[in-house]
Amino acid sequence: MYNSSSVHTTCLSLFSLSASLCLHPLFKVHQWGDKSVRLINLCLSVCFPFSAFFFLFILSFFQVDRFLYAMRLHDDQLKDISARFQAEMKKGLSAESNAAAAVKMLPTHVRSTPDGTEKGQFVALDLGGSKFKVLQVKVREGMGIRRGGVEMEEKIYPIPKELLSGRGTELFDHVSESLKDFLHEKNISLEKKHPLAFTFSFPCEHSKLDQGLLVNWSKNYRVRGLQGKDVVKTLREAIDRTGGMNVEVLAMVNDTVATMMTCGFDDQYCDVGLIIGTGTNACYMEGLRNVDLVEGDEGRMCINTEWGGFGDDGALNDYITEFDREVDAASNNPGKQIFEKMVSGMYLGELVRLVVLKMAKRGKLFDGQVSDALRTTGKITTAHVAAMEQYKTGLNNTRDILTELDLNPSPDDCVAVQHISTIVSFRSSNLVAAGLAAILSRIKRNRNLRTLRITVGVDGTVYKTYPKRLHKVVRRLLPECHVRFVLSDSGSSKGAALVTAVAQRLASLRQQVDETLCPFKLSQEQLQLVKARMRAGLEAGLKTKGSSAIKMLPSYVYRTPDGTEHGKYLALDLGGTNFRAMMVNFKRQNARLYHKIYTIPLEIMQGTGEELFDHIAQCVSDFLDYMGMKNAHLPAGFTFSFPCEQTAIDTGTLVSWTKGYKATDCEGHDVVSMLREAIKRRNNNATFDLDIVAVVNDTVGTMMSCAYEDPQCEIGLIAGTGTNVCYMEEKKEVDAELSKMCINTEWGGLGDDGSLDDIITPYDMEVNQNSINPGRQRFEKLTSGMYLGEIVRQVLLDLTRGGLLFRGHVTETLKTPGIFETKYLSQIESDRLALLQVRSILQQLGLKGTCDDSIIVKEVCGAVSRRAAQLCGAGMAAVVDKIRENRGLDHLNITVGVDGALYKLHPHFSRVLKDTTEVLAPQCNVTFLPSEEGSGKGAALISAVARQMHG
Ligand code: 0WK
Ligand code: 0WK
Ligand code: BGC
Ligand code: BGC
Repeated sequence: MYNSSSVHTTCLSLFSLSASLCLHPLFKVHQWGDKSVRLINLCLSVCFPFSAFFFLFILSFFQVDRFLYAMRLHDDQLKDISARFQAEMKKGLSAESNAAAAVKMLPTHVRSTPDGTEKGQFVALDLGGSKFKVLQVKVREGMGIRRGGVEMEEKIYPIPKELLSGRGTELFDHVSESLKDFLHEKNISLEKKHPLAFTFSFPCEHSKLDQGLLVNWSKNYRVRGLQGKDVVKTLREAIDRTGGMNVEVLAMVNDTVATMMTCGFDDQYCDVGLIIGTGTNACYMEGLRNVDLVEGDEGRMCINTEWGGFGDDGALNDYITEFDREVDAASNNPGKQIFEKMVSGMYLGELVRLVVLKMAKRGKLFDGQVSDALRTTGKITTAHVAAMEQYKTGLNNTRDILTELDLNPSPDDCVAVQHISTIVSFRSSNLVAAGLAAILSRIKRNRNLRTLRITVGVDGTVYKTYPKRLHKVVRRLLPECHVRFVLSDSGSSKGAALVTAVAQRLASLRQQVDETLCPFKLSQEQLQLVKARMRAGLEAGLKTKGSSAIKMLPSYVYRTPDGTEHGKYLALDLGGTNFRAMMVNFKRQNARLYHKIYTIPLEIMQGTGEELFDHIAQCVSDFLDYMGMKNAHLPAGFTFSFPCEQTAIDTGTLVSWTKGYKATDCEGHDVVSMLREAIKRRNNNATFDLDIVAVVNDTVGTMMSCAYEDPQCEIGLIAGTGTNVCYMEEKKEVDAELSKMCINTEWGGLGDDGSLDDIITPYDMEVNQNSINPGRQRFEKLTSGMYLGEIVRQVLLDLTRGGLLFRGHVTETLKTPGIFETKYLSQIESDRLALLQVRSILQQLGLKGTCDDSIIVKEVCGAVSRRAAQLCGAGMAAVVDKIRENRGLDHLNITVGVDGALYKLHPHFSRVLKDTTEVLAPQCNVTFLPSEEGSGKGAALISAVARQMHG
């Protein structure tokens, strides 16, 4: 049974035995006792023969190692390969270089991993691995902490060899007939509609889940007439041809994706899918902003890397051995899938055969004997390789396999061939580890993490043979990562069904969210209507003194500044987010300002009028101290951002509080007197005195402040806590004496007469109901910072109650009024913010959600803020068109001075406002000029003008 090399073995063992006998006297040292000498002799005589065998063993190892030196990759090389693969991934993801990229990085349109709410009954097809399977998959939804469950029934259908190189239609007819047979056999109704999930393990370019163009075949498939065609369409047509089934193909996924989803059902950290089977491939969840080929920056998408093609562009040439080149040349897709041919089950056996063949031809094995079987492609399979490496039985298996190849292997031939198998399969694991390390490093970098905890879902016959090797090498290459490997226990169809269930869930979620947000999406017609209603409201307000929804309050400001203003003025600014005291010094058309900001506590806003104005007087006193002007006697302008009826520039009767204010005993009172009284009340220790020469609305102050820079500025807009606009109205409208006067429109009141009821949503009604001034300021409650966050919260509450968000958990936080401040809208909607950051904002708010939740929250914020900006744009179009018509102009150039946190800080508000104004008032060229120093300077300017006018 032994061949010439066995002769070798015998001679050598005889040699060693005689050597041990000869050397024995050498060890007869006199000073040792007999007993110890006897022991040494015994050992020598026993060991020698074994060490001889051992020596032979080492020898054949050594021979193989030298022969396959290029296949033994050490960590530096693996890190180098990993770095190369990362570069390939980048190439594949970028729109510029994707077309030429060897690693295709195909978007799969799978945007999320399972979250346990998936449910349904599906039929599934699993084509492309070593077995074609038809399955029925029942997914039970998880309840609370109890995770859902999946029941599956499957049947394997052989694929006749000729179909692997036949026409596409023939192959898919076989697939759909197998499906029908399965439905029949399992008594699954042929009438009832069955959603079908299709695992298709070849590279496809998807534009959506149920459409995928075949890029190329791989492994042992060489079917004709399908490359570049839509595989889902081909399957649907085959099912129609077979007939008698009511099946709807809802999703097609790659086996890596389905494997990731299968493992993701039980492990939320599973964001990578890996197949090491007949073929090899990996997929992972990538940030959508890095996927150039798919629109959108929000969320994630699973990318099917198709890493089998790594090296097709020569990137691995210095690692490819002659044996790899031979395997490639003999394959049915030469030059393609280079990495796959070094790694996957389709090729490992062949690699081993070619190495054994070459060593035999060189007389290093089987005494140079070469059998026809050994020369035959495919005679050594990957299953053989695995058998040869088996622990304990490996050598026997090797002998049996080589014998079957009509060879007469000696023991050391067997050792050598077993070692060849080990080197080839080890290289496979090492290369996969290098590829995986590249993907995991990229995910870690994407998430800005120092360490990464992640799970890899795996399947495939090769992996099942050598799982641990891969784990060890990956952990050695990425010591800082905590990588868990989960073998997909039931193949990929569970995952494919979950993708379909997720697709169904996302589709219905999408639809329900669209339905919920639809009322916020205002059409051009609706915006035109709002413009017309705003215009009608402006006109009505001018006609009817104070009874109309839009008050149109005269400001007694007759002109914008002309640069002649001079002197030092104090400006007080109440009504926005804070109270601001400011010192303005006008000199030679220049203004020097000093200011200090004070908060107004809620209890003061909603306390007594006296407390409020005492607080203001206290702040003024503090400011003058801070300015070192203890005993100042200054003219002052008072910006009071609430509707006031004025009869002169220095008096203003508060019509009604708005925003968060409701201090008592103020409405119907002159705010200038109330301030003067407060200062007087401080008489015992008030060292300063103010000559309040003007009280202005913040819109008027803002207009004046900007007009100081741009004389064309004749409109003031506030888009902040509240919203409002003022503009220079023509004389005939206000008072025959004067040419123009600035009108404080108080447009926040539009709709108080029901004129906006057709666009007000139930969420707006809720916000209005919960506000401190229900029924009033309806337009403001749709557009300003005080309310947008609350509208968003109401929508999120409704979506959560509907189970569409936060897994239906309505937390106390979500029920808390005012918790969702408008500043969060600005943060969440900023383009720079990745979804993860949105998630962290929500987490800070105690709203634990998924990536999908973050996408929806961002969408709700966007819908609410966009509507607000559009409504303000419609209002502004009404104002500028009125001014244009007032002046009988075909075209108007005008500037709007703007202030307010919403306008200044929200990432999109200002642009949407401008665009909407342009569209709705095409005959006006409107420039929006953000006010630098707030309305205080404007108030000081008005004080200066008032002083000039009244000397
Ligand atoms: C089992 C999966 C199938 C995948 C196969 C890969 O259900 O989708 O294609 O693993 O392993 P292979 O059968 O090629 O060894
Ligand atoms: C800054 C102005 C002030 C105005 C405020 C509005 O100086 O008069 O009330 O802008 O913006 P908000 O602070 O409400 O965002
Ligand atoms: C295919 C991949 C597939 C892999 C594992 C490769 O040949 O190109 O799409 O995922 O085999 O089955
Ligand atoms: C007030 C206006 C003010 C606007 C912006 C509204 O609530 O009624 O007077 O201009 O807020 O601050």
